[in-house]
Amino acid sequence: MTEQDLVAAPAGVPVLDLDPFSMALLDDPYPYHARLREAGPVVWMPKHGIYVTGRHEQVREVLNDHEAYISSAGVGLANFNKEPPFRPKSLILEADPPDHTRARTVLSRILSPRSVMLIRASFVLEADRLLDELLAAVQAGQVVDGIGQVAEAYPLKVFPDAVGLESQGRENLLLYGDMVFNAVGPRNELLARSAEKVQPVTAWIMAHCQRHMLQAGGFGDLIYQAADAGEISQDEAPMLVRSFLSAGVDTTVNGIGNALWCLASHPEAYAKLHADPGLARTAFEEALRFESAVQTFFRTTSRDVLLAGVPIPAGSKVLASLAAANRDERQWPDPERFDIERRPTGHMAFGSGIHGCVGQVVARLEGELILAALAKRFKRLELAGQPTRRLNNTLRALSSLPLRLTPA
Ligand code: 4MI
Repeated sequence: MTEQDLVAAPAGVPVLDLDPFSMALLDDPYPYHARLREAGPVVWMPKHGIYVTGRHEQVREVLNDHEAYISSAGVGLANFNKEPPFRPKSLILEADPPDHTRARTVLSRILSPRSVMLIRASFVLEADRLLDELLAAVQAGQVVDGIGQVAEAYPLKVFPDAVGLESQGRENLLLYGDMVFNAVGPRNELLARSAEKVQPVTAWIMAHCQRHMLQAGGFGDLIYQAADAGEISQDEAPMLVRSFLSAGVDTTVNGIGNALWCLASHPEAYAKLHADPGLARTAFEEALRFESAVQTFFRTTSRDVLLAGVPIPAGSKVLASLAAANRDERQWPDPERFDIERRPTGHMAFGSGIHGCVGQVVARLEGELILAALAKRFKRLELAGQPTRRLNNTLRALSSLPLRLTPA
């Protein structure tokens, strides 16, 4: 008997017999997303025994009803009420109110627009420094790898600096992110492969969540200050630092990497951006819509619910496809068109509702600054070879992106 035989198909729900976590669908998810939206507002996938929604309206509804669709049973395929989590639960991601609210209050203050204003100057400086270096490399005749030299280099410098992390060993952040986001999916080959490295990487991460490892005044230290003030307990502080280290790098790395890929494959869009680097912010936003770095999240129903009239029993896993919602023709005119002048307000790449990305101000700052710095220095950005994909159960990611850049 296979896993799927254990879960009977519910009556009255369209069935889609696909595995969204198969290598083929992860490699090219968009035809599957179209089938998902077409099949109905909610479908049943027997392979994993899950309900799946890929239409914008229903994805939004799931994410905005945090009482019916809870996070404390995990935001991946695994139901933490039935099996132990692969790591101690995140105090913010895998929590419901009122627990969630305390953690969220602390993190939203640390990552507020006001406090991000204070780091802006250093983020600008670093974007300019990195792109000056890149320009020199290009002038010396080099082909550039957009992933290693830009998309990874920039977030790995600015975000851990802001957290107050030492410089050494930061590559662990990418390995850890790979693992955390693979763990949202099933126990497939991808999870097995990233789990092989779990011990040393987790040890490094947890060690760097300790107060004495974090520079005074950084985001990490501010969490400990919140513990000193009694907002959270001393035991909770390292766990909230862990959230920075889990969510703060791999997400922006791939947001920026995907944006570079979008621009390299849409020369007319890059030409517009070069002509007006002020478009950097909306260009980044459109890239988030078009190639969402975080493709999916799950919720678990806390009670019997109706979603678009479809009955879903209590205790069900519901997959919300952020990426499919972001190309839903019911929501977006001409959704398959990458258009940096579109204002894609309401895209789901940062989620929505009480769990909507708490770091989105920082993420947008990084995306805007790096694209603007690029647009100012280069008049053309073209593919210099085939990009390679880094398959991950949750992230839309590239491992390399060869670019030919033409100085302005
Ligand atoms: C949306 S990505 C993400 C958010 C939070 C955490 C991990 C990943 C966490 O560990 O809190």
